[in-house]
Amino acid sequence: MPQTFVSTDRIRSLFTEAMSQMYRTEVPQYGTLIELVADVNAGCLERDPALRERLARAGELERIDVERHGAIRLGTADELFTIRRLFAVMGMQAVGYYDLSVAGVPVHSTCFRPIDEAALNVNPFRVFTSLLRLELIEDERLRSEAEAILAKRRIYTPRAVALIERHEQNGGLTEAEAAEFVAEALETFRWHGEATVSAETYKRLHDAHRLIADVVSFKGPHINHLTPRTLDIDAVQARMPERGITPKAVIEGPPRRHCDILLRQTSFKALEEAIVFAGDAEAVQGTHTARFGEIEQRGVALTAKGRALYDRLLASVRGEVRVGAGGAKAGAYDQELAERFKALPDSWDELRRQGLAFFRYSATSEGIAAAVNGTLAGDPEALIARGHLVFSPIVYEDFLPVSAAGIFQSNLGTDQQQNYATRSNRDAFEAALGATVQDELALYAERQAASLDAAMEALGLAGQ
Ligand code: OOG
Ligand code: NI
Repeated sequence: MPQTFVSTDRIRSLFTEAMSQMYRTEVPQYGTLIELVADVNAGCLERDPALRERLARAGELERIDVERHGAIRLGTADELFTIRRLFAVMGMQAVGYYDLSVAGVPVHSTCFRPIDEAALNVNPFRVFTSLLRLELIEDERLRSEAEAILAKRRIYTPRAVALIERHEQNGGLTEAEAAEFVAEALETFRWHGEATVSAETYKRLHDAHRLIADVVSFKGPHINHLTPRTLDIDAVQARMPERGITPKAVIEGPPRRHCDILLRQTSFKALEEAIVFAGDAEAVQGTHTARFGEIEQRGVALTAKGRALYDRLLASVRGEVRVGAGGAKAGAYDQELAERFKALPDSWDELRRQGLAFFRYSATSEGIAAAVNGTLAGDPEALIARGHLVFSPIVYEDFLPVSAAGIFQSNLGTDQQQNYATRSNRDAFEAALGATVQDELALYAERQAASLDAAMEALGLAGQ
């Protein structure tokens, strides 16, 4: 009898839900953040019926509270190789290469996410996945010690690996296998309060870099945050203290605008959690700070030209106003950001005309009716002007390296500012991954082009 496989989209959704439940139990403050986000989202929808209508039509209303991303930090090339295969079971592929060493964080990263539009519409859950760069540890003894510790651990359950292999061989998993896979995969992301190293080793790793201690000292790559979507990130940021949550000083990314671009995100500071060190004598207690909660608000994906402008404007603000450790100058930063970003057009049509952002085109029913009655003008601009062709923003699905560094940093303490010589090492990352990472700009460009082709086809103008 032929087996019926469940879709990778369904497995991803089951996994997102299981991860959310686990993290709420592990980090109660994250549950509080979720409640605040739900309150703010409900308020936004009440005040803005047009927004509610738009989200309802897009089928987004019922999954507004579903998490949008999470993050893990891996220790070895083998771990990265297997995580690629694990995420493939859920329809997630590696997109983009992020070198965080330029910001003093000894990792490089990618984003595992669904690629095609239908899958993104079902559940866009992504995982920002970093690989520790041990070669950036200067102390040779410490480096080989860390290597030896990591070489010993097994972060995947044997059953998870067996199910990954089954998926690769059979081309899918049955419903029962999928449920089992989700439970087994979850084990990799679980928090373990028992360190695998002694207090003394932990301290040396921590002194080299707090992140090194986080990756090397534990049984597995615990999920370090989850991130729901908010409809008003400024409101959530402002209201966190009401619920006893301390937000990071500033929202990362672009300023608040009429037309949202890229990604805005903010987080609450990582919690200090009790851990127990390994050792022969009686248990030694300690604390570890790694896990936090984050929120995000996404806007349109920018083209290479739009992105270059974004990067330039952001760099000019950061060069001008340096936010201090305790959040000093956060107000000035926000003001300067809003001011400088006036140079980036704040209308969908301008963003489109100037080739700054990606859009999805579709034929209107008027356009299709007009096509039946006679030949239309073949020029997209003319079609848009007559209401025969419409466009809507393509959402940015990826991450921003400067923002990611800011999120890392706020959870590592600003005393940790180190500068590594900027040696980006994409080749080594891809060799470890066992695949090349996809180019996010090419993916957006393809989706834009495909939508325009389909719209022109619907208008009887294919090939023009
Ligand atoms: C990942 C930080 C990056 C984001 O949203 O930019 C990130 C980490 O701390 O491991 O999640
Ligand atoms: Ni994040």
